[in-house]
Amino acid sequence: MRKVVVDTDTGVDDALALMLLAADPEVEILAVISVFGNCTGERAADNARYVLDTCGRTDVPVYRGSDVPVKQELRLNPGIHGEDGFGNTGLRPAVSVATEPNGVDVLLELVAQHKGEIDYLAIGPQTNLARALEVEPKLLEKLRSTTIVGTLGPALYRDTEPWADRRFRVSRDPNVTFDIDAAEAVAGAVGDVTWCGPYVTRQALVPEDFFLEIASSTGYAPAELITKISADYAGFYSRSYPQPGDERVMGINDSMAVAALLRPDLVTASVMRPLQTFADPQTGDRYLAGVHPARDETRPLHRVVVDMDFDGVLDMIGETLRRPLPWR
Ligand SMILES: [Ca+2]
Repeated sequence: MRKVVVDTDTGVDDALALMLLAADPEVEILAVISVFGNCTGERAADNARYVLDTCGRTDVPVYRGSDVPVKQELRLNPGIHGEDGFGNTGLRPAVSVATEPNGVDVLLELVAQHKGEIDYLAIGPQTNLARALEVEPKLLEKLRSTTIVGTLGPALYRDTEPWADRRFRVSRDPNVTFDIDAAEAVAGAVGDVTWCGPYVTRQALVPEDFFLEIASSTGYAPAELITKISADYAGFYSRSYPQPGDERVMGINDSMAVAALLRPDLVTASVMRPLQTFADPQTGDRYLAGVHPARDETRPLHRVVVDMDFDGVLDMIGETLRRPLPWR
């Protein structure tokens, strides 16, 4: 059994990512920890609870993590995932997630208990990891692996304006820009770290019909939940990334990171890079990109995913949502 801790700002794509983990018989989800981002930290925790309950996984504990960034002002993403992170559906779990114990404390305890055994999946801003690193600077070395949705990706050699590259510009990187101090702290830490940024994950725009078909043909609750919460979200993606024939599509960013963790064979290309901060002078936003190592590089090298087998990930999602409950 693989031990996984999930750190999520539970919006629509996070919900799907949680389902992939909840359905996998070889995954033991030790904890789900919330973070602000797509919505408030409070809603993120409740949304994660709702997803797990819908999947019949009431056994998986959810904890409240960071509600605000380390230093910068709080920013959220209501235009994409709705005010509630669930496309303004207003869905709430029967019982809200308690404010205590705090998710960061839970993480530190779990790492002490299962040293070298935990795969950490951060699919929101990296604030909880940064908070835990303040207490335990060797945190990432004590995790088995850390997989993060973030970074602009691998910058070109000596590129000083990676955000100006169209591949990056179309996607931006809210998980990093919403808490750049946290992202920098994680980027500076030694460990087995994989960054899978929006420049890769947003290439996988999935037709809304893919999910609608599974929901209507099976009637299974997890697939139905995805179609319910993604109506507005698919609208956003369809306006932002117009498709031939006006086909409605949606992003599945966080599922790409789950696939990178559970199915490394689906990562078709990656490079080892130190990560560096860049500021966009137009917006003032700060980003992380993987840069070419210097000749006498001393910064830690992390894995930066460059390409994935998108069909393979989609197969994985389809197989999961077509699997009847109970998943455990
Ligand atoms: Ca997310």
